Amino acid sequence: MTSAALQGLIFDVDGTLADTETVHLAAFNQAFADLGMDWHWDEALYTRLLEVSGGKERMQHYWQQMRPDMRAIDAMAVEQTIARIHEIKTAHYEAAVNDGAVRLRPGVLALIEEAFAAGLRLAIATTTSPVNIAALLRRAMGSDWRSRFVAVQDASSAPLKKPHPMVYQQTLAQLGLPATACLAFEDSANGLQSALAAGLASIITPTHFTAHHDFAGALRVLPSLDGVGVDTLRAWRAAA
Ligand code: XBP
Ligand code: MG
Repeated sequence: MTSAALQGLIFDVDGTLADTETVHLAAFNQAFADLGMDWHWDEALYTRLLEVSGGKERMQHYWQQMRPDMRAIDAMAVEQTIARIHEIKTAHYEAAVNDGAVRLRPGVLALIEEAFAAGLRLAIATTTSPVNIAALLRRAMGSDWRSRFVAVQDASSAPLKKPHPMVYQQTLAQLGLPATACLAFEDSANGLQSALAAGLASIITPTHFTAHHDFAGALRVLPSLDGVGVDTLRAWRAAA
């Protein structure tokens, strides 16, 4: 891989910008309870279910794989029920984030601000829903958060979820940069595989939900982005 000068940084959201999955899990369980469903995901089960990217896809997987008693219902009814649960779940998640339930991980905001000031093009590539990105970054960066990012690709714009490379391929196109001039930041195996498939060298900062994942192929695996600056990233990109 030829190493071009570093021009772009592409950030995953959940687990990377912020350790959000505990709040997502609570929102899923609140939605199940609101609808009187006998579903309840504990942290051990959710850690396994996180191997499926996308909240709707995760519920579909759970329903089909782990609740065969409910398999008899026709596909359209399943899809409509999942969409309804996901709407309620997203409302609970957004409310929790607006109440301050989630903070950016160490070093994230400092890196974004330094990279923006240095003229690097910043982007977001996530499988979460657009409202979740806005709630998190509006609270963490202010109402003009979107001005920091040249490109944002999410569940609404990239329907094929990670590990499919679609979200990263669309982000690179929107950035107008080759993969060799960028770095991706991820927390999970699905995210790493998606970024690698798009040709992106990747920096991994696992959370307790993903620490056991296989990160073979990552450029670096770090406890966090704390203390990671643009000069360090330029050196890592050049050496990749
Ligand atoms: C992580 C995901 C998302 C979240 C839940 O996204 O896979 O599905 O777990 O959010 P990322 P939704 O790519 O940012 O790590 O319910 O909106 O999908
Ligand atoms: Mg993630």
